[in-house]
Amino acid sequence: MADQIQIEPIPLSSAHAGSCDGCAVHNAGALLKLGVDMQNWDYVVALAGNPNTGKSTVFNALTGLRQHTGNWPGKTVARAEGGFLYADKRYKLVDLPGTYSLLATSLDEEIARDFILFGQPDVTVVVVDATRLERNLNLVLQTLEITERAVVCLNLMDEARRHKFQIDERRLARDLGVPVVPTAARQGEGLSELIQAVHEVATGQVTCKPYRMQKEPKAIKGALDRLVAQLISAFPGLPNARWVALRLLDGDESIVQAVRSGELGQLISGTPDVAQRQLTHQAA
Ligand SMILES: Nc1nc2c(ncn2[C@@H]2O[C@H](COP(=O)(O)OP(=O)(O)OP(=O)(O)O)[C@@H](O)[C@H]2O)c(=O)[nH]1
Ligand SMILES: [Mg+2]
Repeated sequence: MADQIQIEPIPLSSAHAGSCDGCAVHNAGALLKLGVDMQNWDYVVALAGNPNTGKSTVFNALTGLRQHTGNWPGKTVARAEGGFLYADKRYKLVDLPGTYSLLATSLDEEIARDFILFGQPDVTVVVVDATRLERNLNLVLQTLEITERAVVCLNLMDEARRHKFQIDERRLARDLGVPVVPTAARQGEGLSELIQAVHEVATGQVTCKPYRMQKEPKAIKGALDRLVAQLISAFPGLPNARWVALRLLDGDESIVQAVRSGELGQLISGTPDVAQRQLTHQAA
């Protein structure tokens, strides 16, 4: 694939290689299809966020010169990929396109959403603008509907301080159910805490309990409940059945396609069963 990106894996200095094989959750096969080769890497971390929140600044600070840019396979959308070593673990970092949502209504949103959904990164860092928290939390909540492994990077804290905003990041972390790390990436502030939080989630030292919406409009409740029940019986263990059901009800083509092709089944360990084929048949 011409637009696939390659970066030199980071050599490990000690004999720790492979000691945490069971901890990584990423889907190496799906990642390869998305152009990310995980051979010789321990974890993959996705960087998501609204446009202009400092994703690339965080990316550059964490990866330094160890990075490459190219395109997403088959797309003209630019991607940066880099790596860093922390606590003897090799982390691959992928800078996703800046988006306001993950509803896949644009190519950028589709790329970001598919990476998180199918690639199942070990950690997704959502970089948010601390001076525009309300608007930025939309993407955080959508991300938490798809993945359980996230860290919120509360960036531009210098700007927030300048505007005299007071943000209770502990309360935010408690309410969201994921670590929240205040940073001022341009000044390098908070980045070691960010790496530490990423490491704790990647290695399972910290378990996230992401906030998920509980209520839905009455009009769709019946349909949603039925669809969720069907999805769970077709894909036992599907980590985000409610979100998938909502996307199906919304007519999201790539999710409909993922059900039809059985790709959705690959999100769960184990082989898809007969029920999945039934659902696939119904969806068709
Ligand atoms: N004051 C301040 N500026 C920052 C901080 N982090 C990034 N910036 C600046 O914000 C601007 C946008 O940063 P980028 O890293 O390009 O943001 P991005 O999210 O990658 O932007 P897109 O890729 O266009 O979506 C740049 O001018 C950065 O120097 C920060 O913590 N504080
Ligand atoms: Mg950028």
